[in-house]
Amino acid sequence: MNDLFDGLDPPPPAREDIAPGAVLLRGRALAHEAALIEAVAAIAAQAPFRHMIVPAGFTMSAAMTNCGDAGWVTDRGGYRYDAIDPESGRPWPAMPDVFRALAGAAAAEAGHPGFAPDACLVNRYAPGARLSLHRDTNERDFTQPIVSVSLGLPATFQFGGAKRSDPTRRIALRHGDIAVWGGPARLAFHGILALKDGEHPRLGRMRINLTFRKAR
Ligand code: MD6
Ligand code: FE
Repeated sequence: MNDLFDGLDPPPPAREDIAPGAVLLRGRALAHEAALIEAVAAIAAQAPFRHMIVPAGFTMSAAMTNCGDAGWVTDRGGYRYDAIDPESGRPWPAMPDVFRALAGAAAAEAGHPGFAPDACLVNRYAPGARLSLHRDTNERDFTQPIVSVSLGLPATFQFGGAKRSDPTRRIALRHGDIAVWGGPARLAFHGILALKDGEHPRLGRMRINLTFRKAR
């Protein structure tokens, strides 16, 4: 027991390894929270959050929108990236500079210099919303990592292996955390457990996740 923290919670480490190739930068986005939240509101004003439909016909419980040159979409026809928002027929909002800069810096800190995302999927979770176990496979170049920024209510991230049936571990993703996901972790199965109810001082009863990808 460390005397300095006797009776107190020790500060969480700034950097945690989730698995080979997957790094968690705790609190890395906190210095930018106001700019990030403002930018999400501006994106949603142009391209509102919507509940997309997966090819099997189910409606996703997390609401989604995008910014950048490519947006991730799903409908009865499948999963893909599209430069056009199907709801508006217009291009997705441009990726804000604060997004691109933060994602690039976080990737470099995690060992992936030169990350230049062209797509940012914005997920919004209300209490009860979840994302079932999946892999991110719609991108062209799996040598490029994914950078994931968590804001608002905490969530439990499930992280597995290359096979859906591999055992999973659970990691808490909190407001301001950034996960960087590449190399041997790039095609691992992962998901988000049903969001627990709560009230976040900045975002209320909500979790926002930004996932940055090099889609094309
Ligand atoms: C989320 N994230 O955190 C969903 N995918 O709301 C993801 O599906 C994800 O966080 C690939 C890499 C990191 C992620
Ligand atoms: Fe994912």
